[in-house]
This record gives sequence, C-alpha cells and structure tokens, in this order.
Amino acid sequence: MRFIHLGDLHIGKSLGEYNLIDDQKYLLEQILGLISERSVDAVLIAGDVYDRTLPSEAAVNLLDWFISSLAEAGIKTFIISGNHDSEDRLSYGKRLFSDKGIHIVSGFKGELEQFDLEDEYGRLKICMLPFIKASQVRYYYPDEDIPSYDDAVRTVIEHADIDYSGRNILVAHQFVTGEGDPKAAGSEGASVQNVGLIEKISFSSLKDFDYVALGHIHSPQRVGRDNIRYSGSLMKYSLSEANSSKSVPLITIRGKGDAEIELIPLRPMRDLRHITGKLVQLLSSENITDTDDFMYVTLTDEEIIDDAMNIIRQYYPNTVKIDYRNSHTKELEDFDISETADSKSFDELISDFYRKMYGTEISSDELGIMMSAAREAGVVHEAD
Ligand SMILES: [Mn+2]
Repeated sequence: MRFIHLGDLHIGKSLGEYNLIDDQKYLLEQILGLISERSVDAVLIAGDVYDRTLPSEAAVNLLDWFISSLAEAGIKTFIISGNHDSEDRLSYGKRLFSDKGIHIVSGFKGELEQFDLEDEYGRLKICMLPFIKASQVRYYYPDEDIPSYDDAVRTVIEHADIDYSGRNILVAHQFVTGEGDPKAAGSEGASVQNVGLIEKISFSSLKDFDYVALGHIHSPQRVGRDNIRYSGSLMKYSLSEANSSKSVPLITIRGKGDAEIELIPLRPMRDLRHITGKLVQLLSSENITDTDDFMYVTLTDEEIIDDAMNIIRQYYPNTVKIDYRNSHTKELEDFDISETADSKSFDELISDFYRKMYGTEISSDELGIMMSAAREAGVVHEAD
C-alpha cells in the first residue's frame, strides 16, 4: 500500500501582504498529479490544515476542492487537527465525508481513533492523534500520572491496545524529539519557538509504529529514525526558510516492518528568496532572475535610499520586505541600549539615535517634533 504524508498545509496563509492561495492550489495540484502518477492509495494529513481557527472563504473553498478531488480519485484520506485548526470547524461534515473515504479526527475525545485498511499483506491500522495537551489527557485518565506531554502521548497509546505484530501507522501533530530537538523552520510560531521540556515527546514512545506521520515542525526531517518523520510545510512560510526546500514523503508499505520512503521534491509556483547587496548590483540586468518570486532584500548601501521598496518592486513586484545591513546597523547591533538609557536624557538619546541612523545631526525642528510627541505620550514631562 502506498501513502503520501502531508502536514502543515496552513491553507489561507499569507506572506506579508501577499495572499498565497494560488501558490497553495498549484502545490496541491502537483500533489494530485503525483498521487495519480505513482498510484498512491492513501493520504495522511498531519494537522495545521488551515492557517487559522477562522479560515477565509478562499481557504475553505481550496480544502473543499482538494478533498473532493481525493474522494473522486478514490484516495483514502486521514486528516487530524493541529494547533492552528479549530477543532469544531475542521470537524464540519466529518460523518458524511467518512462515507467517501475522507476521515477527519479533529480534537481529542479520550482515545486514539483507529481505522482499518486492507491490502494483499493483510490489515493495516491508521491511528490518529490530533494535537493534544497533557491537561486534556489528564482529564480523561484521572488515575494516571501524567506530568508531561511524553507521558500524555504514552498513556493514550498504551490505552489503545495496539497489536504490534500487525502493521500500524500513527498520524500526530506534536513536538517530537529524536537524538536532539527537531530543526524548526522559523515559521511555526510561538508554540514551537518557546517549547518547554514538558511539551517534548521522545521518539522512543513511537518507535513500534511502522511509520509515524508527524506535523508541527515546518522543515522536512526524520526524527530519531527514518520511519518517524515531519513532512514539513507545503511551502516556505518565512524568511528563515529561504535557503531550504520542501518535499513530500512517499511511503510504500509491504509486509510488517517493510516501509520504503522516498522524498519527492515540491516545486513552488513562486519561490521565496533572500538577496543581499547594493541596490545597483541587485538590480543590474545580469542579476535579475525569476522576477515573480517572493523577495526579501537586504541592502548593504551605506545611505538610506528614498523609496527603495518601490524601486525594487519595479523589478520584483512580489517583494515582501527590505532591510539594511551596513556600518550603521552593525553599530546598532553592538550598541547596548540598557547601559546608555539610564545615564542620558531623552533628547540626548534621540540625537544619538539619529546620528547613528543617518550619520548627521538632528535639526532643532526635528528634535522639537520628537520632544512634543514624547510629552504627548507621557514619556517626558514639561519640566524635562
Ligand atoms: Mn504548523
């Protein structure tokens, strides 16, 4: 039996002011193409289906189109909720969809939900664990000792009485660690960036499954072993991912313990790139490529360029953000504000800041405007 593992679709997400719905549709079409080319039987979607709990109309339409296409092609689909999804909204229509082979488990109801598939090697179980917190598991298992997420997941799995002599797949959306922490992409949000010890789950709790399809971390990677993986997000969702690439795990499971994993690269409609240099170099004709891409531009020019964003957008209309890296920003990086702030008055601080940013003295008119704004904001008082 052959599977595709997806996760962190974040349907409806935008990048700065740019809506990504067309890019997401392009990638989902590519995945449908792959499914038919490689005779895929089932799709696992490991949470963060939508980007937000209240998805836009365009986002709902796109998911509707995708799961309808899967159902029409006869593909069994298994979807769990992630921390970005609304459990209730993602549950919409789930009993009806189930008849068409689209199985949604959104929100934890006290046990690991399981579905049986069948092929020439016998039965294969799909176990679905939507995003959970330890407190939810404690509620259902008041007699168990559940200090951490690791204990929570282990408790749920133990109570599921899984027959490990047969073949089992787990779909989950959690922070699972291998030899070390998984490498985050940077677009996951605070739930991953500030993850505490108590929220981490060791891969060893999951090692008896034939394959574990994880969501939550946006960089594609294995966790502890090859058959426990994060698929990674559908596309690059932040600047920190500019130099990475996305892929889809294609898993062929034959007999017990015989899972073959192939990583299929995803080709985005518009890539996300980061370029660095002086404005004239970056915009010289030999350096201009792929002008539809989403661009992050770091200018190394010493002087601030008037209207740089609009100039760059004449060449790269989908520029998301520009910033500077030069001797002034270097000085600012080295500058310890806490040391100076206590010993200087407000107008001295503003004058210093202006000098560092623009390399010239602030005029008395400009300083006057800053002082009156500061008085209005209550930062300084008349007597200062
Ligand atoms: Mn996510």
